[in-house]
Amino acid sequence: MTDYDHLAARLRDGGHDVDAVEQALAALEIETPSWGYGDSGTRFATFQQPGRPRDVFERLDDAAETHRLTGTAPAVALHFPWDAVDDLAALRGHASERGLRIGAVNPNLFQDPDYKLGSITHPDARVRRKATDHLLECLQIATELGSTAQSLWFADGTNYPGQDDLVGRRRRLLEALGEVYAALPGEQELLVEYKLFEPAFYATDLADWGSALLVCQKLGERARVLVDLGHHAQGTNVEQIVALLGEEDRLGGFHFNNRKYADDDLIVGSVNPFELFLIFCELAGSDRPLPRLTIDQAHNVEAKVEAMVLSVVNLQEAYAKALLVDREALAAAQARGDVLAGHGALLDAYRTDVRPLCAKVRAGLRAAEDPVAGLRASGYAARIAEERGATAAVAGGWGR
Ligand code: LRH
Ligand code: MN
Repeated sequence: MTDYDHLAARLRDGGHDVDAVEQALAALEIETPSWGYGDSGTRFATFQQPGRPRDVFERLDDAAETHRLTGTAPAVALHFPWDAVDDLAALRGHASERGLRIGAVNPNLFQDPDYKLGSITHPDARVRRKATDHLLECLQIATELGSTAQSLWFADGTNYPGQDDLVGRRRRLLEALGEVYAALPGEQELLVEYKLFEPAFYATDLADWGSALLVCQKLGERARVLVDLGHHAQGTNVEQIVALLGEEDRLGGFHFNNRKYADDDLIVGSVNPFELFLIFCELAGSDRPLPRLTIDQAHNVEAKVEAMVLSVVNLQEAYAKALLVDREALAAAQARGDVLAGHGALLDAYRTDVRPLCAKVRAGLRAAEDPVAGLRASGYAARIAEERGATAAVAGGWGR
């Protein structure tokens, strides 16, 4: 009897519909970020890695390798202008030839010098016009790439009290997003990402879930909130925010990563796997379809493709464990106020070694039973290092 046979037998004895769990796992779709394969660093340094992708086409090649090995990473989120090309049809073709589709489009309004004091919230109407025009351009880019989502994050904020009028900035933000929402093509949705701080260190214009939710409710039904796991104050109960936004039907998606201190953008599940499990418990316990599941990470010292592969595996395992929660036992314990029986129902699922189940599902998808081992055995890293040539240590900054 294989590890899988033992596990499946035990789960069936426990009343679990193993086939349903495997079907749900096989249907999981993760979006990996093009920028997660490229150079990234901190303000101190960016260490280029051998085999670094030199353009968006090679970033897609690395994403295809992640999907080949994991079976559940068929989409790639893009960032503009980091991923800008003259021929969008060629880019779309390059992706589909590799079994990929283009995921969310992320407009970049945080690097252009004109946006020092803000983009759509900037005091100067000309700067706001420029920023809004970039957002409108990204609607068109998404249409040409077959993308169905605009994923909006604004670095907009202030560093000192008195630097700008907080209410004035709010009105400017709503005015610009109102124009964008009015132009939103029917097949696209708007994802609004919030972040507590950085690069702004006094007031961020979209600082928390409530601020983002209010904006979405003002815009319309196709505007939902995006939860980046690294964008909260220490101690924030993220799974509770997920539950609340889901209940309001305003949970549009995630940027999965992990943090110990601030927006560390580490591998999802590498610091707090229990939190990730609890987030998936809220998703698996909801009767709504899964929202967009995107990874948003910066692999500053670790091998980038392997980091992405491990991230997808961690997400598969967190979802598998959440699908194994005995919902009847949990509800019964909660109804009778049996605190630790309720907690125990979650611990039972969390403590289940789901690796044999995930391996079997991946094999069924003609992916690797052990993707990380598969990547190392494939020689992919050495091959791209050979093909893509030399690297260098460059000053701070990232994304390309
Ligand atoms: C901001 C953020 C945002 C992206 C960027 C790469 O911290 O999470 O989602 O645009 O990282
Ligand atoms: Mn993010």
